[in-house]
Amino acid sequence: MKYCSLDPDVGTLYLYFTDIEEGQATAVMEYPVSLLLDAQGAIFGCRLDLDDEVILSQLELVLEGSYNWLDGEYGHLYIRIADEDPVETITLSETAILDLDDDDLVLGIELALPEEWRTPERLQRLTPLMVTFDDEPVDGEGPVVFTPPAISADDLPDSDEEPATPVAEEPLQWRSGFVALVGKPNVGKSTLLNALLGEKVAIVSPRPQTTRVPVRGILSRPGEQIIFIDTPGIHEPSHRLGKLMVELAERTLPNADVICFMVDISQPPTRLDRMIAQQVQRARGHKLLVLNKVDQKPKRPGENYLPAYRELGQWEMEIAISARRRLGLTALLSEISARLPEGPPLYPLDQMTDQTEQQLAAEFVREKALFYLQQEVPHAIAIEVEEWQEKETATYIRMTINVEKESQKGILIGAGGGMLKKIGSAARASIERMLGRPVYLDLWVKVRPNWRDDPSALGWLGYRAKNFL
Ligand SMILES: Nc1nc2c(ncn2[C@@H]2O[C@H](COP(=O)(O)OP(=O)(O)OP(=O)(O)O)[C@@H](O)[C@H]2O)c(=O)[nH]1
Ligand SMILES: [Mg+2]
Repeated sequence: MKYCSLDPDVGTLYLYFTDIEEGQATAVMEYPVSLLLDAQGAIFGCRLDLDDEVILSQLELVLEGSYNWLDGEYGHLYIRIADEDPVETITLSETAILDLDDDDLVLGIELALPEEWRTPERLQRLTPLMVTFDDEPVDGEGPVVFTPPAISADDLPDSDEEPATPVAEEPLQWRSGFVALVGKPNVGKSTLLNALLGEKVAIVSPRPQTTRVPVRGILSRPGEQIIFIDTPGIHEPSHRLGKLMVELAERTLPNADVICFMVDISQPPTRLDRMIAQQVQRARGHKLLVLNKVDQKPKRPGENYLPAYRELGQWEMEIAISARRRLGLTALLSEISARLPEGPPLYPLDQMTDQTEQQLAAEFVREKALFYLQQEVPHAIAIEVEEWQEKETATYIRMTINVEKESQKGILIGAGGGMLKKIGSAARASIERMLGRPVYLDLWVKVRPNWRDDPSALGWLGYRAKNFL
């Protein structure tokens, strides 16, 4: 390692293998990382868990370091400042970002270091290599610099008041805006939203038409707030619920500052992709083509569908990502940030979604039903939360699962109640993770014939357009 630096504002530790010029790093890769600790608990290096997408020649600069080495058998890349074995290794929850130049050579690494690992004691062995950068903004052109307390939630306006300027010596130039994630069903929109936020706010399933109503996911970072809108996949609807889903998705387009048109790059474009691309083209926002599932092999070996997607419209930028494997997300975020308009944050900085705990809990039940049940049954499900009580030892939640037919009720309950139990216990685990306390989940099943085509049932189950204006 040539030198390192720490940016405490964003909690990032940079390790460099060469001198990096502004703009030299043009691409990134992301991999799991563990810290290497000595007997005193001080950091003296890290280990990256690579896969076979990295080739040896890309590591040329890294391996120039005297104590760095690659364990080819396991794909472990050790970056160290001394020839010693770790007494302990600690895996970080966030992946490390490898900065690459135009020739895909790894120049440096960025580690998101939690606060407890940024103390002088933990960093003492890296101190001799630490450099600082003079990043004073020049004539107000640089990024706005502020410390986290200057943007506490208390600084934000109440929703119906005039936006207040957060308390700081200099007025902050906030950027905020709406980013619509649109595309046909199953391309990975909800997976992307969760990956960008680092929290599960939208349910995901291998079945199309999982998302039924737009879900907002809010990412607040110093000086900016990005409000992502995960939308239902646009498709040809066969019932009133489907029609509403498509209408709600389409209605996000006119107001979006940035539109991410998401496609599955492992499959050729279909008529639906073409139709959605045309709708996107008519909207005013910045248009990005987001090619998801780059980790998946093309449907027919050797084929490349990029040119066909590119031709579907005029795109300001195309970005290849894997939402599932969290590849390319940093690049996507920086393209989005660069296109946000100026404006104050619209949500409290600690708020991550517009959904209530009850709504998300009901969605978790639907997600597990989508996972365990086949064919039409999971799509015929609508969930109501009937009771929610904080008791001494657990949160008691009673929900009704509505289905359309007696036969679906039988399948949902399963032999001896086995299927309902399976869905319930998987959903309970997700709800407990969200609430951080034990949950008692009581599920009941009711037949409500044809609810997906019944306007009054739809309204009463919460599927009405005016709820999402
Ligand atoms: N291989 C691969 N699979 C992915 C990726 N992103 C999402 N998936 C999978 O694709 C399936 C659909 O993902 P979702 O996020 O539910 O897709 P969606 O676009 O929100 O679908 P709808 O809500 O139905 O419109 C799930 O099985 C995901 O795990 C990816 O980058 N690579
Ligand atoms: Mg979805």
